[in-house]
Amino acid sequence: MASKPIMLYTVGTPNGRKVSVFLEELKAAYGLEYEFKKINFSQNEQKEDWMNPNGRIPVIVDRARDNFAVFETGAILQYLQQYYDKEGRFGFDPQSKDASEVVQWMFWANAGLGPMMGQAGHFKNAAPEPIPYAQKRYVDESKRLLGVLELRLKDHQYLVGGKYSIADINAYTWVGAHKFVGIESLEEFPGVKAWFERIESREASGVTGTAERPAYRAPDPLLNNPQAVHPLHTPSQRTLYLLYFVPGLPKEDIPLPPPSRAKHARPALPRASAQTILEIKRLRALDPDRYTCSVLASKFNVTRGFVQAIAALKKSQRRAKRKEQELVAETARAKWSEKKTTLMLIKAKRRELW
Ligand SMILES: N[C@@H](CCC(=O)N[C@@H](CS)C(=O)NCC(=O)O)C(=O)O
Repeated sequence: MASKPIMLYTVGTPNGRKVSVFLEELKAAYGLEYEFKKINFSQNEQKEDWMNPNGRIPVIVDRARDNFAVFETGAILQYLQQYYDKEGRFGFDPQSKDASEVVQWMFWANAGLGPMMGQAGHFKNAAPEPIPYAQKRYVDESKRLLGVLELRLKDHQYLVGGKYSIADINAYTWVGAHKFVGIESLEEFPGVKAWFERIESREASGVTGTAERPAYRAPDPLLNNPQAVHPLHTPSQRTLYLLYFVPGLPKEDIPLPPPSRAKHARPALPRASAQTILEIKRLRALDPDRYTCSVLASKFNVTRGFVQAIAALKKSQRRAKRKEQELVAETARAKWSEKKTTLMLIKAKRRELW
């Protein structure tokens, strides 16, 4: 087939990312190819009638099956699992109880977790005026739902049947948005946290949904040795490491090799356009209290570390400038003291001669 079988219309939101993560898993497992188009929310492209009758992303079109279109994330994940997960790695025998449990957890997430966290995020970040009652209601409900997940995950590795399945993918991207809704950490939910980290460490989970994945890089020899400290591993070099992934930046300007990463660190780092970086910088400078690193990370669909790296870069530039000024002052002081010594020597010589 000339073109790639699956066409995905999406944005890198928690709902959009679910499908990208699963497509990446299918690509890794079976070589399934897909293409994506980022939908422009500001132009309301998601409302155009060829898209989704519900006017939302994501949508897939299966070119290999008569351009069949599927909307609703739960339905998309189930469709892809049914037709493209040939060995059933991410699902179960349709007659089994596990298969029903997958459906239960997916309905639960799509009727509860996603909508509640979505509303919590809206009232925290996008409402035209702050409405404390609404903010509290949706954050409380999101926490209650994370508590439901905790009950399941405190003694289960994955939601169903001890295996990573579409039920996990479906909930994972929303759990990943906890900071966006004002839930600062998952410490309160240790089972959820461990499950989240387990999924986060999978290669496919690094996909942002709307950026090409970085080209393959040979594995770092220090990767499997979490104790090893790379000799070049300093904070400023970590910043440089992130800059490797900024498209359009000439790599020869980034002189250092990438430092080692922790054992389960996400191999794929986000890519952002130069314009996004400028916008992040502008908003940070405008109102750092409102545009915290987490808010900006969700807004631009990059990791928090990436935003921090941009902020750190500014700091390191300031530090470099201060160092340069200190060096100039130091040189001037040295020159002056050299001159003073010479003058004193001349005076002493004159006294000697007279
Ligand atoms: N229940 C839908 C929700 C989809 C949804 O809400 N998508 C959001 C992005 S996360 C969207 O398209 N928002 C744009 C809009 O509301 O116009 C699903 O699971 O696919």
